[in-house]
Amino acid sequence: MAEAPTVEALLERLLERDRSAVAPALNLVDDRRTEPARAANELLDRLEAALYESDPGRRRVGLTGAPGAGKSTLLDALVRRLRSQGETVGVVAVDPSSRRTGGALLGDRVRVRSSARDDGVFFRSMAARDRLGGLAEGTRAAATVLEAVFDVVLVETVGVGQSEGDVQPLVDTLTYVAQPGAGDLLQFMKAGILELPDVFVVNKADQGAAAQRTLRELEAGLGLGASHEDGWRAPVVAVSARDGTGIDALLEALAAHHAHQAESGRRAERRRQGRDAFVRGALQHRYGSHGMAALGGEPALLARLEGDANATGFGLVQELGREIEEALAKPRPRRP
Ligand SMILES: Nc1nc2c(ncn2[C@@H]2O[C@H](COP(=O)(O)OP(=O)(O)OP(=O)(O)O)[C@@H](O)[C@H]2O)c(=O)[nH]1
Ligand SMILES: [Mg+2]
Repeated sequence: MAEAPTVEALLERLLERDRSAVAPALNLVDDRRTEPARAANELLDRLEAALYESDPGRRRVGLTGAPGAGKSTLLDALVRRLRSQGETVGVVAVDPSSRRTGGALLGDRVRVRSSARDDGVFFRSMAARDRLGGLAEGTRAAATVLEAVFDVVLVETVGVGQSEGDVQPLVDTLTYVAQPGAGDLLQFMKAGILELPDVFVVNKADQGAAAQRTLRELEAGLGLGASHEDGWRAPVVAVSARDGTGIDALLEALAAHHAHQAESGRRAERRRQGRDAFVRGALQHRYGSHGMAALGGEPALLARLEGDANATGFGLVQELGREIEEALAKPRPRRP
């Protein structure tokens, strides 16, 4: 068996945007044994640090929405359009339910269509059952590896309600995919989906009047709310992933959000908030509220996050995790 590449070698190749380093890096990241897990953490920490300082032209875009809204079909259309514009694309398809469709994991169908024999695309499917370390950690790890090599990283997650909250910290632009008849305005509002997304899509525009109605409902709902804190107002774009209508308009909306973030300086701030949310979630997942209390609770965590402005998410999880383990191992002070 060939020897596994060292962290140093992998890092160098990833930063040279060498596609052949992606698979071994993702394998390392998935390896739960102690030594590979340590190596993976070092790789991710150094990679994330390098990406902080790198070309801000790279971007992560999330696609979320109810089951069957057409996210995978849309993703496929976006990948093909981006490829025709000369951009390379990494895809992470997350399936929190581990549901299989026709024997194939979500994302596999898409992979077959748009990435066969194209070195400019890389697909990674991820299911909850594969992830002892938590889906959020695995997803962030894969996105970090892919971002090193590809121009655009697309993340697909099934979501109604909370799971947008999970993917939002990971991406620069969150896109919500609705489908016609997906419900009335009240339902959108109840599910709390009007606040987080940066771009809304009404897919299946080929279904005519029903799609128009959903478009109007969403626009009305968004008109009621305030714009995002940085002044961005989320647009609603009608598309048909099936026949390609509106894909260019969607890419323009995504590019506009990207430009807005660059101009407003919001992108770095958002990545920082994403880092903080990731660290909080990962520690909670690993150590529970007991562990968080051992660290000194929420105020202590906040102070650490603020104090370590330049530390990476992966680095912080490692460092704070060690502290929690030490604190938990210590005998409790005896009461007088
Ligand atoms: N008419 C029409 N059907 C579409 C369109 N996009 C997707 N579909 C169909 O909608 C169904 C669901 O599409 P998917 O792309 O698998 O949806 P998804 O959101 O990825 O679904 P999950 O991953 O299972 O949550 C499929 O039968 C698609 O063919 C569209 O633009 N128009
Ligand atoms: Mg899908």
